[in-house]
Amino acid sequence: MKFSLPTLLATAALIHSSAAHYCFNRLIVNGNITSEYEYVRKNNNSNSPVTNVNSTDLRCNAGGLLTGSTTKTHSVKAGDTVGFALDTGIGHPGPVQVYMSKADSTAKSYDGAGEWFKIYELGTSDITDDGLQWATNDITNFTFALPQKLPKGEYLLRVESIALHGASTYGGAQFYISCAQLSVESDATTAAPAGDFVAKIPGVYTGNEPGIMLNIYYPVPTNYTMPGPAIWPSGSAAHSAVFVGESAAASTAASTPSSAATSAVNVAAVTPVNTPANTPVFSAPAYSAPAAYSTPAAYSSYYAPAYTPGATPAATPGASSSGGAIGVYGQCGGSNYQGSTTCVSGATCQRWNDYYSQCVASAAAAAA
Ligand SMILES: *[C@@H]1O[C@H](CO)[C@@H](O)[C@H](O)[C@H]1NC(C)=O
Ligand SMILES: *[C@@H]1O[C@H](CO)[C@@H](O)[C@H](O)[C@H]1NC(C)=O
Ligand SMILES: *[C@@H]1O[C@H](CO)[C@@H](O)[C@H](O)[C@H]1NC(C)=O
Ligand SMILES: *[C@@H]1O[C@H](CO)[C@@H](O)[C@H](O)[C@H]1NC(C)=O
Ligand SMILES: *[C@@H]1O[C@H](CO)[C@@H](O)[C@H](O)[C@H]1NC(C)=O
Ligand SMILES: [Cu+2]
Repeated sequence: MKFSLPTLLATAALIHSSAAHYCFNRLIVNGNITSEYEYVRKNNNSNSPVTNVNSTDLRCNAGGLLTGSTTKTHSVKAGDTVGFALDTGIGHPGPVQVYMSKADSTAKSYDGAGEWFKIYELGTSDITDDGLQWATNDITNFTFALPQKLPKGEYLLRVESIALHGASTYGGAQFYISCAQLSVESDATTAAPAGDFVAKIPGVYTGNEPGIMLNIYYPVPTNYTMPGPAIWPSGSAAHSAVFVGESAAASTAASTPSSAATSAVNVAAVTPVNTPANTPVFSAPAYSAPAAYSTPAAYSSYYAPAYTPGATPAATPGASSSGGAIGVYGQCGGSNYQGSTTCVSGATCQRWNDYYSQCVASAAAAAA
């Protein structure tokens, strides 16, 4: 399939006008959405994404290790339905995953230095000729069941959205993270997760994983591998999202890992769980890659570095051009930012907050 550059620009504009930076700011317990930052630790970076996989900020976002004592801990039972609500829809393409880590004493005082295990993932809903279609697209909430086998204790419940729009270069993936505090009642006598199911954070990712460093635009991907350990406990069914305020049947926008327990590779051949009788509540827009750049001018206004006649398109939004101008999606400002503040032609440096400004297509900046 061929897509024109204007289509791609329009898609990018849509993404960025519909949502700036989103934050998982509320915990959901058995359908009840709690207050903002009541059970979710506050960050101190105005929701700017974490990009360094080796930083302790990857645990609970910047500042998230400083706000445990002022955050409440919610009592739940193993098997309860929990989740997160966002301030705005998830505006970037990529998966959502949820990890847990047991506190040595209380969730309030826990710094997340122990072992983490993954209990939930929401990835692609489909893979088409247009590429990866995300079940996470524009959702404002999602819920899932805590494992029945969860041992009793206090935990951090960590959600991450991995935004992949600039992930074709190392460090380009953006992690939007929040941690909630839970006290879990449980009769489970199961052994705690161990071995390949657990990892430290940082440490869980190197940043080179096929699900973290990839070009989602071109060549058009045919599969997606969820990064991180397999979901605990093994044998967990493929995951789908259930949305607050929707019936479960109506909102089964499924993620379709071929088998969550053994492999998290989503292949195009997997039949999506959505059927006509089970209509998805949202449709993912296509993230399309141009087969070829229509004109040199169009190329250079969107991608950097400069256009080379006959070159294979290597869509790298956010890459810096040789002239020092920043490509679409690249950072162009914010405290501690040292780089160029000039965007490529056709893009505008959009200030999201004190910490983060980003080059976006000018139409999107006007709409933001
Ligand atoms: C729902 O959450 C709100 C905010 O945390 C709380 O005030 C309320 O009591 C909860 N309702 C139920 C039924 O748990
Ligand atoms: C924000 O949190 C980080 C740790 O994640 C800390 O180094 C920094 O000093 C904090 N900044 C402010 C303004 O509190
Ligand atoms: C993070 O650590 C990994 C593993 O040691 C290393 O390969 C990678 O280059 C590091 N990345 C950064 C941004 O420091
Ligand atoms: C998955 O995608 C990679 C990268 O595009 C490709 O090399 C590989 O052949 C694909 N695997 C399958 C099973 O389609
Ligand atoms: C939760 O998400 C569903 C599906 O997107 C949406 O219809 C519903 O309004 C959302 N509810 C809240 C409270 O955010
Ligand atoms: Cu963004």
